This record gives sequence, C-alpha cells and structure tokens, in this order.
Amino acid sequence: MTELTKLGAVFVRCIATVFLLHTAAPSAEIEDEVGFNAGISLPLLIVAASGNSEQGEEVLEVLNNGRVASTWDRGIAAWDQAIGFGSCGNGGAGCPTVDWEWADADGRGQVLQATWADNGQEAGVYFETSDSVDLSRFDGGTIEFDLRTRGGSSAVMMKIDCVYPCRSDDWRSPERIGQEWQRVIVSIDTLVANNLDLTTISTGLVFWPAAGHGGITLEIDNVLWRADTGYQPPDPEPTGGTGGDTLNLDGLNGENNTSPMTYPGMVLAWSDEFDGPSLDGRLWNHDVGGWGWGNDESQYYRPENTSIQEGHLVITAKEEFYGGRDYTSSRIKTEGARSFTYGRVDIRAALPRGQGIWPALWALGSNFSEVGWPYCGEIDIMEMIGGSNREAEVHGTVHWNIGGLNAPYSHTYIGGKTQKASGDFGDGFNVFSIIRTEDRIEWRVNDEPYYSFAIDDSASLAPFREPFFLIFNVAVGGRWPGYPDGSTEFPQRLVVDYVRIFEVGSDGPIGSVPDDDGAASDEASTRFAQLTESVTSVRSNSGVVPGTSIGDPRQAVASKDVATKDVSTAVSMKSYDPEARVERAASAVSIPTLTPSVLALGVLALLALASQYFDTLGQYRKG
Ligand SMILES: [Ca+2]
Repeated sequence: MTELTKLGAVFVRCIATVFLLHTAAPSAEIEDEVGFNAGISLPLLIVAASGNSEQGEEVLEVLNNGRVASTWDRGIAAWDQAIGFGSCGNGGAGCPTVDWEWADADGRGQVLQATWADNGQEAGVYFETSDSVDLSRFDGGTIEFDLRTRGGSSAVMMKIDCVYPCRSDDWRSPERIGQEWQRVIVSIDTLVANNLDLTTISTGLVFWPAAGHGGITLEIDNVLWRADTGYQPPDPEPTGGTGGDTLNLDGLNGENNTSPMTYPGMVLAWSDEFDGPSLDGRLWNHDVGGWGWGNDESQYYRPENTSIQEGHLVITAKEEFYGGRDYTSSRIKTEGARSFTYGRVDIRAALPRGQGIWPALWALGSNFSEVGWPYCGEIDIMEMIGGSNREAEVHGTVHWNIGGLNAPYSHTYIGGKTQKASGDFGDGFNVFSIIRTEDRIEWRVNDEPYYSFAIDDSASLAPFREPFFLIFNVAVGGRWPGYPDGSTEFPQRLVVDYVRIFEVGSDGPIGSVPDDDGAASDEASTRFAQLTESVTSVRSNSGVVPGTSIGDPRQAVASKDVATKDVSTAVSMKSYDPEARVERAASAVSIPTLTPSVLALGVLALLALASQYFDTLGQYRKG
C-alpha cells in the first residue's frame, strides 16, 4: 500500500496560550483496499471545550443546540462499509455499523450521540446540503467541534466533501479523544492543501472513529466553520540569523568563514568542536546568578540556557523572569579545567543581535580566584553590543591593573574594533581570533588583523604573560550596551561552532604573528604608556580614586558611582566575585582626601588627557 504520511502539528491552547509541537505517527491502520486513503495527520488545534462561539466573527453553524443548521438541509446521514458504503438516514436505521440520536448532556443541552458497532467495518456520520455551497470566504479559517466519548477513548477521523468525487483527504486526530469534552480545531488551509475545493462544499463535516476503534459512542456538539480565527499554522521556515523561535543553522551564512586545523609552528593544544550530546563538563563549568555582574546587567545566568545543537554550542538569551531578573542567559568558562598562554585562539561563532544584547568571547587570567579583577588581566577576544546597527562592529580589548599586583586598585584598558564590510555579525559565522606572544596580542576576524597590543616588561602588563581561561556569555543589558527596548527580539542566540587553542610547537616560535603592522600600534602603545604614567600622576596628585579609567562610558559611570558612594558599582566590566569586588572598591574609596572639588579637578584633568589621547588615536576608542 502507499503510505501517505505528513508531519502534523498539534496546538493545544488552554487558558493561557501554550503551544505544543507534536509529531503525529503515520497511520497504517486504514487500508487502501477498503477504499480509504491512508491516514493523513493534518494540523489541528485541540482546546478545552468552550460553550458558544465568540461574537463578531463570521461563523457558519453545522450543528448546535440539538439541531443541524439550515445550510445542511439534508440533515444527518451516514455511509457504512457494511452496506458497500451505501448511505442511510433516520437515526442509522439502514446502517448496521452506526446509529445516532439526540442526547442530553450536562450543561449544554442536547448533543448528537452516535454509537458504532465493533464489527470491523467503518461508517461515517455527516451533515449534508442538497445544493453545494461556496464557502471560499472561510479560506484561512477553521472547522471546529466539541467531542467526547461515553466511555473509553478513540482516535477520530474527519473529512469535508465537495461535489463528488471531490473531497478532502481524511484527517486523523493524532491523539485519542477521551471522556472529557475537547474542542477540535482543524485548519481549512490544510484541508484545501489536501484536495478540498471550497467552492463546491457538500458536507459540513464527516466524522467517524479510526479503524480498529469501533465499539464506541461519540458525542459531538458545537460544530461550526469559522472565518479567520487568527490561527497561524507553524512557520516551517524560521527566519534567518540567530533569533527566531528555534535555532535555524541553515539560515546562518558565513559558511566560508572557517579556519584551518594547523598553523606553521603551532600545534593544536585543545579544542571543543561541540559535537557531543551535551556541554563537555570536563572542559566547561557555569557561572550562575543574577547580581548584575559588575555592569548592572539584567540577566540571570543559568545552565538551562546552554545547549549543544547540531554540533554547535548555543547560549540563548531569553525574556524570562527568573531569580528577580527579567531575562535569563548563560555564562560558561574553562576555569580550573583548561587554560592557554602563547599561541592562537580561533572561535567560529554567530552572534545574537538587538538593543541591550551583549555577547562576549573572552578570557581572564588563571590566577583570577587568587588575585581578583583586574589584577589577573582580562583579554576580550570578541565583544559586541547590539542595537542601533552596532552589530556590524566587534571589539577586542585588554584590561589590567595599573602597576600590577602590588599596586592599589587602578583598572584601565585599551582596545580596538573592526567593522564588517557588509551585513553584520548576527547574520552568520565568523572566526574571531587572538594570537598571543610574549610581547604582543593581536586580534583578527576571519584572519584579518585589526588591532595589536604590545606587552612590555612592566608590572602592569605582566599578567599578559600568564595563562588565561576562557569565558563565553551573552549579557542582557548593562551600562555599556544599554538595556533592551521594544525593538529587542527574544530569544537571541550566541552560536559557537568550535573553539580551538593552538600553542607554540617544538619547531620554533609562532610564525604567523607579524610585527610589521606597524607604526600605528607601536605608536599607540608608546602613547598609551605615556598616558598611563600621566594618569597615574594625576591620580596621585588629585586624590582621584583608583578605578577611574579613560574614554569608556562605563568607566565614567563607575567614577560617578564612587563619588556618590555607590561602592558596589565602583568596579566595572566583567568583575567577578562580588565580595572581592566590594573589598577592592572599598579600599579604593578609603582615600581620605577625596572631596567633590578635588574629584572634579581630577576628572577634568583626566578628560583633557583622554580627549587628547583619543583625538590622535580615535581608531582605538571603544564604545
Ligand atoms: Ca561544531
């Protein structure tokens, strides 16, 4: 026999709108030799049985309140396999397989009650018109009815006839109908797609128990056709990019943005291709919580928002109230499990987008838990802030403590950014890389260098000659990106194909780190070193608190917060341990000479310096 099967989608709508995607099993219970199509599962809605239909929509009744509506002037009839698919009326008097009558039902008056014999034959009850009717206006609408059994349960078949031999294919309920009233809603679009001609309708409904489900009594009520109920069949093609209801890898471009498995002078030290059934707990662990993470972020990080799908790590930011926060997301790290020093990190990823969305692929010094932030150093391999078309730009940054481990808290940072030539980083995959040597960190996108940072022998930059661990996360909101607004669509996904860590091989130094990109970055480093000294000098002279940095709106806020004694926000960026954070900040604000006037002078001096600095090196400005 020919098996016709089709993916069916079932929507169960309760009081709230809850959608359940259901895949109907193919039906082989109805055989071709008895003249039926094999069962075809069509999309339908089953909702809690309601009373009368809503007002104000076009509704064509078929059966209600103990009578068949006038459109179906031939009333109730049946066909019966036991009499060669001949027809009968009059309560089923001529049909051995089925009989029907009106019956009282609690709370809803009279309903039609039909009883099928358990004789291995099929019989369908229908409501017929003598003149076919054009019901094209119901295109896009639904056919709905309340149904229950009087004991036991049964899968139910239905179809609609147009003028013979026209008819829809048989629809089979993917779930059994039981003794509770259920409202069954079938999409007319789908019936049309399965051969129904709406211009020549001859039956309002034909229904019967599925083959093998005889010996049952069904009650039916409130049968109607409804125009345009707003029923939306499931979208078979999710929108492209990293948003949408489900992950759609096929909708992501960038298939040519890949990276090699080998580099001259380097060996693959470790990697995660995200090919396993779940996140590899040997490599990764979760940061959990919703305390704002030092940046007044709005998300609660949960392990539940991390998944492995089709060979990719997926971190999903959701609009979901949890733990006092309006959003959930995930933050994973290799702390204590894997680290890296000199070599190359390649991460192939597609980024989420939207106002207030802040994905980051970054790293902290492995001594973070001992010395805290920013003493451990921070390398941001990729950060993007969404909204206002900022998705076409990614940032690479380093953060550290001026003066190093033995100096007071004095966070600063510097970085660069790059623009995508066309489209944005939410469209699909790109490879984000850093290359680390003893004296330089270089950032690349799709192997194109865009920023380079020189490392000298100072105590300030010593952390960048130490091992780091990886962190991947999607923050929602924060001082830098701002907060989600009406334009932000959820969910949003950070999709990572792989992360690969290459280290210097035995055959020599890293060959692929150019030191020829130039004067600009060397100049930048020199200027930066000078500026750092100046800033330090200004700070010590003015009493401006450590924690002030340059050029970053986040830092401006942080300084202000210190001035207004909001110690908890004195530390910015990805500061980590709240207790360590507050402790550092507390020591920072304990400087007794801090007064508003001195602070103002210091800030002015800093602004002047920062302005001078960024006027000449605007391309390195962040944010
Ligand atoms: Ca992969």
